[in-house]
Amino acid sequence: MTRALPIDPAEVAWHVERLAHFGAHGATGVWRTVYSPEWTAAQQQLAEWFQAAGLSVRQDAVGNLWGRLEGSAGCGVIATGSHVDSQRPGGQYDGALGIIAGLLAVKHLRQTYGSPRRPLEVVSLCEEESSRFPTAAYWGSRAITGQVRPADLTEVRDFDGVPIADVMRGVGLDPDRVAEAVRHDLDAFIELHIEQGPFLEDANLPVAIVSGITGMRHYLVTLTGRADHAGAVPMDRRLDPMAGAAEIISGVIGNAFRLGRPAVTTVGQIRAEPGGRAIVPDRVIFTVDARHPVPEQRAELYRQHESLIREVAARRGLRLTLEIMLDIDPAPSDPAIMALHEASARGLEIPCLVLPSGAGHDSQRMATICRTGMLFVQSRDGRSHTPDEYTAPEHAAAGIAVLAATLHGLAYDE
Ligand code: HGY
Ligand code: MN
Ligand code: MN
Repeated sequence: MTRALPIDPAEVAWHVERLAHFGAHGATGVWRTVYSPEWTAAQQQLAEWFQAAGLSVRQDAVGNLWGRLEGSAGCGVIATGSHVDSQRPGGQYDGALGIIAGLLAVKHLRQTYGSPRRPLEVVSLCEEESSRFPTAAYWGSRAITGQVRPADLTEVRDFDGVPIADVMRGVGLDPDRVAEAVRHDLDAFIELHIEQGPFLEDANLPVAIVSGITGMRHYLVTLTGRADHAGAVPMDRRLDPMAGAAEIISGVIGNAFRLGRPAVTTVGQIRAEPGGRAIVPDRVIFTVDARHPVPEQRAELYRQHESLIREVAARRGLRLTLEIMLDIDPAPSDPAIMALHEASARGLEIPCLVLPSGAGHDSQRMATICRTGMLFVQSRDGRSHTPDEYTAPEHAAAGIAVLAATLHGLAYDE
């Protein structure tokens, strides 16, 4: 990069470091689940920053925070932002950097060009990770796009079984008003996000233009056998759900390997009940996260997983429940927005890759109601969903400069 950037890396780093205080976990981690006290404090801090940047601020019915810069023409809103919640624990950049990027980009545009033709809005989306409510499934953008059913308010429950409606009331939100969060006036949503993988670092580049976001499915598998003594019962007399889980877990991961990149499958959570060292478990519960961006291949991956799970349970005489907790379609980026990203990067002399996203994002929900496009910035060691997550301030600033140029093209140009 040769040209001076319009975004100051030190200002980016300051905002990241400050926001990470809310839910700080160890030296560099963040533990900030939706509607927690640290979530509320982080949204309050962002509201102050939005206000200081000259934006009018409001919180919607599910707790998304919006900062708005009025436009002279008043038509189709150009929005940018990302999610404020984190994994348990997560890092300082996943989601947070996208909100800070939107704030600094819009602040720069307002200071440099004044009011836009189309309204510009920065949004801090309330929940993306499902890290408190396993079936929340991008609760903030789900509400904005009208994908929250009234039944969800009691069916979506946290890991202790508490309905999301009760938790929302606890932070002063009225779950009966969720429908008011729906937006019909958005023309485009642009999300800057950390790459969370290794390809930008492999290419030694700061920024990528995202071609599309993968489709994914989260399964919850429950295998029930029979609790027995770990020593007195011979192996051939057991109904051991852990043996079934071991065969299934190895099998589904093998399915993804055999299908080849970009198919992925992850077992991130597993629990044995009652969980005694000397007890053959009665039940084993585990999750399967399966993803692929291409519809036919994705269907094939899901088919292979589901037939394997059923075959192993039946053969081992184990009772099976197989629930789908999250099922989200892929979202190709809008070609015109991708072209605008490319022109913006070229104008700033910032070399870019074009990459698909293996991670899920709010943008794939927003794509159901407006044009969307994403930008990635480099993740050190390709790491994310860990306190070790890190993005160099100059890489972040380069991405935000491209974001600002794209937002300028969308909101200021004729
Ligand atoms: O799992 C995902 O891809 C997202 O980070 N929640
Ligand atoms: Mn994440
Ligand atoms: Mn994220």
